[in-house]
Amino acid sequence: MDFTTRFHGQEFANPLMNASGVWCYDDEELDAMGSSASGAVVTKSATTNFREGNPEPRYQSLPLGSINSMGLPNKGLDFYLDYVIRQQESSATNAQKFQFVSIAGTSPEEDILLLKKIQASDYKGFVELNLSCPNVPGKPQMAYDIDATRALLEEIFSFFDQPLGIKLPPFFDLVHFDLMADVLNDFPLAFVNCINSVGNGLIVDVHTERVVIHPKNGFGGIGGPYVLPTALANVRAYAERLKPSIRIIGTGGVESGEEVFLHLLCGADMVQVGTQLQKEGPAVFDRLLKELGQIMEEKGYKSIDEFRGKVRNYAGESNPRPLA
Ligand code: RRO
Repeated sequence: MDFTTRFHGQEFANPLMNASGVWCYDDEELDAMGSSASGAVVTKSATTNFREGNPEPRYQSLPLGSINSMGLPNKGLDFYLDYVIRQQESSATNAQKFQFVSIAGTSPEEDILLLKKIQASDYKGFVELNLSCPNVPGKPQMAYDIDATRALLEEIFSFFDQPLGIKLPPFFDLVHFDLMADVLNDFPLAFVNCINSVGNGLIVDVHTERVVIHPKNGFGGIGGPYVLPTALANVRAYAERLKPSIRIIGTGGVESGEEVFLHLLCGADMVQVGTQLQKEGPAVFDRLLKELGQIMEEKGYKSIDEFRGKVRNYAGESNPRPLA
């Protein structure tokens, strides 16, 4: 089965990646992702300096997904740049996988400083700018402010010339998709990644009558099967609205090969896995590829490009985007 995925001139063995935040915090986790069957790897969203993150417990696995309020724990941008540059310069067969560095300043000013640091470094690859972390107390999810997002992108593209994508929070109103796509289409963005966790959900244990995580009185980002319809809607909404040069990474609700297939069918170029990777570890990618291959075989597809973006409306018509 041919899972080969082209993404802005880069070729990956398959479209699967970790979602930033899961299995990408330190050397050990990143090495494990490097050895996994994933097509690519993204690093934990980085700030300028090391951050401890929020108090524990800050992650809870749930029957239908997960809730987290990690609070951006990370080892600082230098650590992740050094790691990825080392991998890219190595002769390892998996060197090609390390093409995505995620950053998440806690202010627009910090985002700019982080991007200036990347620009001045030897890193060559994609940058995923996280504008949607829901868990830093007192800090809003930047991308919900559409005017502020435009202003930030204007400043970024006045100096930054490496391939940049942004990680978006979920939107729920078609007018919001229109407004955000109008902003995004005005910039030479390489990709959008949708969605981040559904921010500020609340899980309460009926027996103890307590919330299940400590930070923010229990409010946290929801991931996993709970969010699949929202994730697919966001992927599809941007596939219908973005210019073809802005590619799409689909994230949210992948448990099996079926959800990978659905993300691709709705228009995702690559597909990230968060909650299920946390549950199962990096071996999840072998299973997902096997299951995706089985679905493709049953349907008679030999490559992903044969069905990518071709979801049908109720009348049976499809409106795919041009391929990468
Ligand atoms: O670290 C986190 O709490 C976190 C981040 Br930065 C994010 O973007 N999404 C999320 O669910 N958790």
